[in-house]
Amino acid sequence: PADAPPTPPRIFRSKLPDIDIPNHLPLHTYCFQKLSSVSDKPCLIVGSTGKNYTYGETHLICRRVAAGLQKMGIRKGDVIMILLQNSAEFVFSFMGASMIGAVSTTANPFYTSQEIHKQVKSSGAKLIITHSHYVDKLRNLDGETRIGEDLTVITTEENPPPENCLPFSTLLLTDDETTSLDVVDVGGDDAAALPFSSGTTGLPKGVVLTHKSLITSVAQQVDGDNPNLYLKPNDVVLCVLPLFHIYSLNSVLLNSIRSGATVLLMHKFEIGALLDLIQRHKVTVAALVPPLVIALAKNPTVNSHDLSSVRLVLSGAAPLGKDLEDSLGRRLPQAVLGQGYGMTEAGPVLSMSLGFAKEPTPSKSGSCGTVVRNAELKVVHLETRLSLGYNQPGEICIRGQQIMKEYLNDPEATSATIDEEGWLHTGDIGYVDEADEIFIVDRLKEVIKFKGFQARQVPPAELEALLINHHSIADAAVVPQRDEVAGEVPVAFVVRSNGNVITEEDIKEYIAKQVVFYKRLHKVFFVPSIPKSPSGKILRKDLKAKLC
Ligand code: 4UW
Repeated sequence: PADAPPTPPRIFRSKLPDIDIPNHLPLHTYCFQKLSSVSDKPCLIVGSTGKNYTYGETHLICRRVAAGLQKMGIRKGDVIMILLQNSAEFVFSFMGASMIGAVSTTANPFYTSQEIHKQVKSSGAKLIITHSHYVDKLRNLDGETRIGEDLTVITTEENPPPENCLPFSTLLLTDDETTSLDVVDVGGDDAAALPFSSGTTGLPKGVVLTHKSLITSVAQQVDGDNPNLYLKPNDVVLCVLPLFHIYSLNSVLLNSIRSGATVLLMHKFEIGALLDLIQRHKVTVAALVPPLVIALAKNPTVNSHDLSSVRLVLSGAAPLGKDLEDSLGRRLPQAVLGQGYGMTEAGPVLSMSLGFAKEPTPSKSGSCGTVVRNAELKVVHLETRLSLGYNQPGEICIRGQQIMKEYLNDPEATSATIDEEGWLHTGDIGYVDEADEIFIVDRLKEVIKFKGFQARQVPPAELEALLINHHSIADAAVVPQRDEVAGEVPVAFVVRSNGNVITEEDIKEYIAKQVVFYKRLHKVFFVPSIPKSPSGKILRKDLKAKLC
């Protein structure tokens, strides 16, 4: 009836009580808050060399790097790019930047010159910390930028650096110089990290994560009397997922430092080395993505290694099927397996299995756990936008102090993602069951998740822009196609421009030259036109339907 009171929106919350979160602090202060009690404990172990750094050493080197960056003219609000595989220098650079209020934008070192250039330009990065292998990609990024003049490039290895680059040691000032580090007032609303994500639509955008958002997210996971993810100082946490992606940066590195645990850094994934390292360093916590879960569940070499130290296995970033979770469970009977659900823009963690808590509640296999504490989650009907109750699938939305502040310099995309009431719309379709567990069933958004390589994002709009740039192509659309091994791979529908005979191979090659390997097109279908809505949006559903 018209006079009935409106039904209040259904909002889901954690079963754990809210806690006080000291998110007024700067991120580095919060993460190293218990430094005095763990000072002599190992903080970082470099897997390939066995070199380790205690908490005391790590904190000191971060401070030196902070002073070094300051001496090079980096000021509060300036952006530096970290273009590195997992390494101790990654950690020193990220924390050092935080200490002077600088912002780290992280990028995949396998990116092509063109992809790196776009991120440098869009983020406004003034300085890049990388490995000398990748310096050639930085030369003539745009035909104008000169290394050593417009852009400072620092390389991490001990050999002499390539021409016009500076060695990492330039950043490591002496104790005296470090003591004179200018204290910078940072915290709260200031940006700390600037990862790039395409979100629900369009090109990759800078995601502004503040000190407040990152502290909130870390605290939601590892703080409180009964932390959702219980990490202890004697834990050894596997860091094989790349730190340039928010999952590893937040849920491995920042969580571990806050908890005083040891981070075991692996610069690349290789199953034999991974198993050796787990055995040698008695890894207790493994943060994985589904393709790595497959490797651990199926690879025969696993049987010849002792993995009995592993007590927690987290999976996230892409769906993990029940069967796979169960088969890993049979291999690691002593470990708790569960999922987290994250999204760069969400700060990143929305939900996590309570099986990882200090006082655990097991979660069902296939579920992404329950919403984190100090946050609200709702599921809205795709058309009416009304919030739904248990077991009804709709778009997942999240609200809390952990979510991003905004997309950098893009108010339009920001307001399309975070509504006026502060709800972040994820573009994921899922439901919450009667036990408050979250299940993701589909994706509303266009991004393709190539699982073969750590669930990396492939933004269709980026490939479409490249395709349309080609003089023989009149129009194009890119959609995911299901793939046994990679989960999803990008395929293109292409309209040739008048009279052109460009082939599938020509197009694949043209794209392959410009993008990192996991964004390469797997197939090209020639069509007379691309189906579009009256407002000009590509009707991706129609195209996907053609692939079935
Ligand atoms: N199941 C199904 C999942 C799941 C998923 C994510 O690249 P982004 O922006 O970000 C991430 C972050 C993942 C993450 C961070 C921290 C963490 O603790 C954790 O769990 C252990 C995971 O992937 O992609 C975001 C999109 O990836 C999909 C979903 O579509 C989401 O919007 N996704 N996790 N468990 N799908």
